[in-house]
Amino acid sequence: MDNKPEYVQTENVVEKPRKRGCAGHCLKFWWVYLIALVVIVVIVVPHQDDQLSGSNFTMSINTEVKSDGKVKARIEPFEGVMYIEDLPDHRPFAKVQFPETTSDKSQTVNITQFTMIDDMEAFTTFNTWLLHNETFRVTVEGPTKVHVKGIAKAYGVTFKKTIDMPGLRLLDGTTVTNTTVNPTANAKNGTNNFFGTVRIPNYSKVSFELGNATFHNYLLDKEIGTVFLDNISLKPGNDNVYPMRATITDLGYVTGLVVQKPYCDKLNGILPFKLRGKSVINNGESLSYIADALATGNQTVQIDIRGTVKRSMGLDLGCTDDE
Ligand SMILES: *[C@@H]1O[C@H](CO)[C@@H](O)[C@H](O)[C@H]1NC(C)=O
Ligand SMILES: *[C@@H]1O[C@H](CO)[C@@H](O)[C@H](O)[C@H]1NC(C)=O
Ligand SMILES: *[C@@H]1O[C@H](CO)[C@@H](O)[C@H](O)[C@H]1NC(C)=O
Ligand SMILES: *[C@@H]1O[C@H](CO)[C@@H](O)[C@H](O)[C@H]1NC(C)=O
Ligand SMILES: *[C@@H]1O[C@H](CO)[C@@H](O)[C@H](O)[C@H]1NC(C)=O
Ligand SMILES: *[C@@H]1O[C@H](CO)[C@@H](O)[C@H](O)[C@H]1NC(C)=O
Ligand SMILES: *[C@@H]1O[C@H](CO)[C@@H](O)[C@H](O)[C@H]1NC(C)=O
Ligand SMILES: *[C@@H]1O[C@H](CO)[C@@H](O)[C@H](O)[C@H]1NC(C)=O
Ligand SMILES: CC(=O)N[C@H]1CO[C@H](CO)[C@@H](O)[C@@H]1O
Repeated sequence: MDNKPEYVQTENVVEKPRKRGCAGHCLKFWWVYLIALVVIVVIVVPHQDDQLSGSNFTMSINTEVKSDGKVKARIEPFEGVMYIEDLPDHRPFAKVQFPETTSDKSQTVNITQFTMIDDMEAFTTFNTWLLHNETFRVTVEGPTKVHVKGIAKAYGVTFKKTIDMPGLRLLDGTTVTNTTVNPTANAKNGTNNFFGTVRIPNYSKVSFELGNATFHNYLLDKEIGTVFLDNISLKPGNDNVYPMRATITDLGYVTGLVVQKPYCDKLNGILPFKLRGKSVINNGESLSYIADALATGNQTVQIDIRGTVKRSMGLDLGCTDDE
């Protein structure tokens, strides 16, 4: 819950600017102009919390509502939808219940709510964008009413704000170090034979409690096994470091490649592995919307195989003599 990042945006609820010298027109509609002074600042932090599960999740949004404080007004509670701004259909992926707010100069409204996933396809798309992009735009929009003190009539307004949301860039920059191999373990029947330490960068402002994730593991274009990361939970502002275990069913291909050029000479025994999401299981529930998003792209990680073999077996691998 700590280290929650914040977005600060300023917006007029009603986009009519205050005008000077409005004469008779103002007398009749003076309250409209007063409301136009209300300014709202919103800080939106979607926070997919501990309860992340198949069909619902807990979301926290930190909102700061600001105005110039000159007009006493009350803004009715309302339901806002969230959608990706740059997709033309503006299909909502989540609904947020905003509580009542007032036009006090500044007030913090922290919302933590249970959220049903009404549209799994839209939610998967949101997660895909969140996982893929460096940054993308999300809009929060909903109709509400403003009550100005001393006026019986409520004034209908649409609250709408677009924010820039940083994404996870497909976990670009993930590193795997401290690797060891156990060549005698039988990976084909599910015994782990490869271990290491994974460090995932913390680009996003969204926290994910994922659970147990598995990844397809490729070396060049060949699938060679499965990588397991247990109990993962990505948090902004934290170093996301996890133990990694893997069943590399084609260890022979790995050790065969590392003694060939350019890997054995120019690349110092370091091989380019690729990871692509396979499954994400949280307390027995399959999180398809995360797994599907993680499956849409490969992340390349460089692993020091010569060092791994040296550490684990004491063998020095060089280049094969032939060619
Ligand atoms: C929330 O999701 C979990 C896991 O899918 C499910 O067991 C639970 O019934 C859901 N809650 C509601 C209120 O739908
Ligand atoms: C809202 O959340 C922020 C960030 O977690 C925290 O600093 C602040 O004290 C909270 N405010 C209220 C009124 O709960
Ligand atoms: C290296 O990996 C071993 C297990 O293979 C683990 O016990 C150890 O904590 C790791 N060291 C670091 C610095 O991550
Ligand atoms: C894997 O296979 C080996 C023999 O090939 C056997 O001894 C071992 O019990 C098996 N492990 C599992 C988890 O099935
Ligand atoms: C990931 O890499 C593998 C191996 O090169 C390739 O077969 C697969 O098409 C790639 N997948 C994506 C989504 O890029
Ligand atoms: C994952 O979390 C569960 C429950 O909190 C715990 O029993 C298990 O040991 C953890 N596994 C790892 C690899 O941290
Ligand atoms: C990620 O976490 C590290 C260490 O806690 C911190 O120094 C860095 O600023 C964070 N990066 C981002 C983008 O939050
Ligand atoms: C991950 O798997 C382990 C072992 O099967 C289990 O104990 C743990 O509860 C799982 N973690 C989650 C978050 O589901
Ligand atoms: C703004 C932006 O970068 N959008 C991209 C986010 O990721 C999706 C899925 O890969 C792309 O389709 C968008 O163009």
